[in-house]
Amino acid sequence: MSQPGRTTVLGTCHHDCPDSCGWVATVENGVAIKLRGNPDHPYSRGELCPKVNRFLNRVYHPDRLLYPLIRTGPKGSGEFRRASWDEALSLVADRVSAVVKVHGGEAVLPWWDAGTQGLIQMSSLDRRFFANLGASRLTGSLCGGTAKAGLASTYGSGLGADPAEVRHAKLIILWATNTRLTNRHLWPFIDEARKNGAKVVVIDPIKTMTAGSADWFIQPLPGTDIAFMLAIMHVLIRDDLIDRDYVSKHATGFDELKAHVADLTPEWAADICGVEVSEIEALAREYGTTAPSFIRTLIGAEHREQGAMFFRTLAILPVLTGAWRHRGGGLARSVGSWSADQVKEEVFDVPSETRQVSMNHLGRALLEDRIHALFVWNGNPLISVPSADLTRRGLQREDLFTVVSEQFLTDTARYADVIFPATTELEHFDVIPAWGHLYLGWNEPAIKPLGETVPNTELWRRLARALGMADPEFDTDDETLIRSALVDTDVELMRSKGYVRLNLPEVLMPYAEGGFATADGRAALYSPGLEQQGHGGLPVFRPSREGVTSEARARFPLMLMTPKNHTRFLNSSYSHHHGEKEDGPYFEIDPADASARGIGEGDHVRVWNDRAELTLRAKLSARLRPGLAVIPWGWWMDAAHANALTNDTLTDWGGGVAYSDTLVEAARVE
Ligand SMILES: Nc1nc2c(c(=O)[nH]1)N[C@H]1C(S)=C(S)[C@@H](COP(=O)(O)OP(=O)(O)OC[C@H]3O[C@@H](n4cnc5c(=O)[nH]c(N)nc54)[C@H](O)[C@@H]3O)O[C@H]1N2
Ligand SMILES: Nc1nc2c(c(=O)[nH]1)N[C@H]1C(S)=C(S)[C@@H](COP(=O)(O)OP(=O)(O)OC[C@H]3O[C@@H](n4cnc5c(=O)[nH]c(N)nc54)[C@H](O)[C@@H]3O)O[C@H]1N2
Ligand code: SF4
Ligand SMILES: [Mo]
Repeated sequence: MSQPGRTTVLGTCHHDCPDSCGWVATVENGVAIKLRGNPDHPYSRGELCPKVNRFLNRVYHPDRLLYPLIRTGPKGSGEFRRASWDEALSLVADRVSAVVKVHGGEAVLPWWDAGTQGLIQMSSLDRRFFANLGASRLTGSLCGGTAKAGLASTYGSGLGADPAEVRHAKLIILWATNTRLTNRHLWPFIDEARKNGAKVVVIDPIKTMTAGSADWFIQPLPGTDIAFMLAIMHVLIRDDLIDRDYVSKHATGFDELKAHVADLTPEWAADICGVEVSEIEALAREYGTTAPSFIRTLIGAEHREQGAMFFRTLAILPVLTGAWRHRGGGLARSVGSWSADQVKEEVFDVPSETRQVSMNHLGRALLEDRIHALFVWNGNPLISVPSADLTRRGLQREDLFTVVSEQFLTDTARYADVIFPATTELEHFDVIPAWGHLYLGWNEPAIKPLGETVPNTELWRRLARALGMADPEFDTDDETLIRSALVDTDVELMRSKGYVRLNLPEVLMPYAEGGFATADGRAALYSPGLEQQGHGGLPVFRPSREGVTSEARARFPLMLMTPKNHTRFLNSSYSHHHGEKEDGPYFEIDPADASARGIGEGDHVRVWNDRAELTLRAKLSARLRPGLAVIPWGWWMDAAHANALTNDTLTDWGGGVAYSDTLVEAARVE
């Protein structure tokens, strides 16, 4: 029952998470007092998560940045003084104008990620702002770009199945994804399939919480899945478990693939993957004989040198078995490509031919000295980018002018010269195009911006004015920006319900009758394009180059993974609020590796490679296997920081980075 002075406001979670849950904020006298899942939302069904259930603590946290700040102490010290907007804007305008004058526009670099993945607050007016300056352009991706590029090499685009269709499957393979943690609202759909007799297989080097809930857990060595997949193809073809009709109508290169995998037997793969021959045979048989079969994957496997090849190879499996023909069959990763006809964020693009800088090599770019002004928003690169010491050294450059827009004083913000305070999702307009389901989410601001915080869009408007940019686009308000990018969308309906389904048929079976987005409409089992680019026209397994020499292997015998591990963190957000409850950071090691090093539970251990050295508490774990270690990711710098150790080699294609191809050694601290 509504009470006087109390209103409810519909919104959508902005976090970089596939679930994009709908929410309802209860506001009393201008203060948000309650945040709950929107019970009408067809996908998230009234539930948020342990992170966002506490979102109001974040919004009203005493550490929120509420005013512009100007640095007073050394970079990284966190010493700032409060400034007025006018003072902070003029300082930025003066310094940036000077940089452009002396070094040219390309000496300015924007760096942003998906801290909010909202349509306009992630990236919109910034594109115009930086194009006006002639700034360098950011390329690559920490998340998603490589997976999409890999799938596109086989299908012509990243388009895959609607994840919710998993509920119709009989065999579900969760391949390199930790659904119950990272995509928790999909789990009820998987449970529904299970009640109807589906079997759930998890393939992961770590026995995750999701693996613990599976019917069948397969634990290959990290980074070896491509060999596993090739051996599955070998069995499917050898035992004639393929859908020959589908393949002949809708794929090219089958004969080449058949010849290619003829020798890639389960025996060959078993050695590489560290799994039993019988397990590969069994999975191949199960996959080749069960319909509908549904593969769910997300991001975990793209963080490898062969990140794109993983997805390109995986995409071949449902083509061979014709799984795409069946409702509840196929493969799902991101549904981003499904919204492309309706969400035209390209309207914000402004043509620019300036030089490109990989977001994964921020530190390297800064250390090259060619960047003199850096803007960071929606991201915490000191924590999220690999080889963190390079980022730190880059940010420390005295002659670098750094501007950060943030809600909190993150490690990255500590290196800023000027910090602008940002609103949260409760305080600004946006629309959230989800990557895990087919609903667009509306986000109505529930409360007024706290202190002097502004939405990112407003920051670009103010900066543009301070720099004398006359472009009338900067006068466009947020609602108009949103509407300009949405085509054929019932905005009023979305606003009244909090969500609207994309204009798509109820049942999506994208490739039931072929129709791949390749030039000839067929899935590319053999890809001339990849052949030309030197990746091989057929999928190949290559061991990671990290530790390729036996000498390096001997020095660093442990493979280190740094996955998301926390129910209460979202990437590097919340770790400064909920860190203690998450029992870390720690170094998780297999008991056999621990005993070989004299390491006991709780001991302090040194973990190192040529990039860095950390001291952490040891946690002996049955989740791993010998040779594999884990440091959970997401903690800030004052705790031991996993990305100090990680590998910043770029992925084969797609512009991602190989965090997980990292080797280390560990020893007990005496
Ligand atoms: N070792 C290792 N490294 C990883 C990963 C891993 O698994 N292991 N995962 C990678 C992946 S997949 C990702 S997506 C990245 C994520 O990398 P992070 O940068 O950690 O991402 P988030 O924590 O989502 O958000 C970053 C910041 O955005 C800010 N923010 C949120 N909303 C707004 C807003 O409206 N305006 C402004 N100005 N700021 C806002 C938040 O306060 C937060 O500090 O990390 C990558 N790095
Ligand atoms: N609670 C929580 N939820 C989140 C996030 C969070 O930080 N916390 N982050 C969000 C973001 S930005 C993203 S991108 C998604 C990511 O969602 P996921 O992709 O599901 O998560 P990851 O932890 O990156 O990786 C999933 C699994 O891949 C496995 N993996 C890594 N390498 C390999 C390999 O070579 N082979 C196989 N078979 N498995 C491998 C890891 O062990 C891990 O268990 O999660 C989102 N959801
Ligand atoms: S972080 Fe993910 S699971 Fe949690 S409320 Fe946001 S969208 Fe939902
Ligand atoms: Mo991500």
